[in-house]
Amino acid sequence: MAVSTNGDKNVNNRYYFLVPDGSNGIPKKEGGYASSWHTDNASILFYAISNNDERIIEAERSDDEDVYYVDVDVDFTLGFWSNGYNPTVSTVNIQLEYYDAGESALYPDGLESFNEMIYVVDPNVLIISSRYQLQGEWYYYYGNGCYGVTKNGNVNECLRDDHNHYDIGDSNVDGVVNVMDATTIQRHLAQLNWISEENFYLADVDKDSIISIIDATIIQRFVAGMIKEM
Ligand SMILES: [Ca+2]
Ligand SMILES: [Ca+2]
Repeated sequence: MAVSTNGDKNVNNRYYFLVPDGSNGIPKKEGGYASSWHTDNASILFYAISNNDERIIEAERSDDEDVYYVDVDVDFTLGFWSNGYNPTVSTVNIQLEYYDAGESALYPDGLESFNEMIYVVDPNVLIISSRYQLQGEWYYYYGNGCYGVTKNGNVNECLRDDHNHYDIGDSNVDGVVNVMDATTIQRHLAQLNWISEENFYLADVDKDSIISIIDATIIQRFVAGMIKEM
């Protein structure tokens, strides 16, 4: 158990959290990922648990719009993040004290504390029980949405884009939405190429669960400036 050095009983650790968005929300049946696990009218909550106490803490937005944080009393040994919304999406229970050696593949020597670290959800792991539960891993947080596995790392070690963020409409997955994306859909429909299941959600612009010529037309209209958003 961590011991306060200044006699103050309430010593907090700060835990950061990366909210999945873009292509790293809940995996969808038809492939790809939902846009996000939380909505604008929901809070990001942290449930802190100790042997004799439980507390719900509303997270603050950090220096990056996708990154939230909470300050949690070091006595709390377990916690999980939740969207505070129905349907409830949360992380699995997260160990808050330390990693023993060998407990995490990323930190074979273990970690003494997760203070100032960030918990990042892995969108590829989903456990469905009474709630949607997402698993993640702790990383060192460098600020501005950047994180990595090197202590005192910097922007060069930034894993911010580890979970790819592609805009809806970027059906050829090259990082820009332009007329080539409409062409990619047309070629898909003509069976000249194939948009993978994984990237289906990028091409299904109107979200009717099929890739059709309407999706290509919407992209063309967007690229031509006839519509402001897709
Ligand atoms: Ca593109
Ligand atoms: Ca569609």
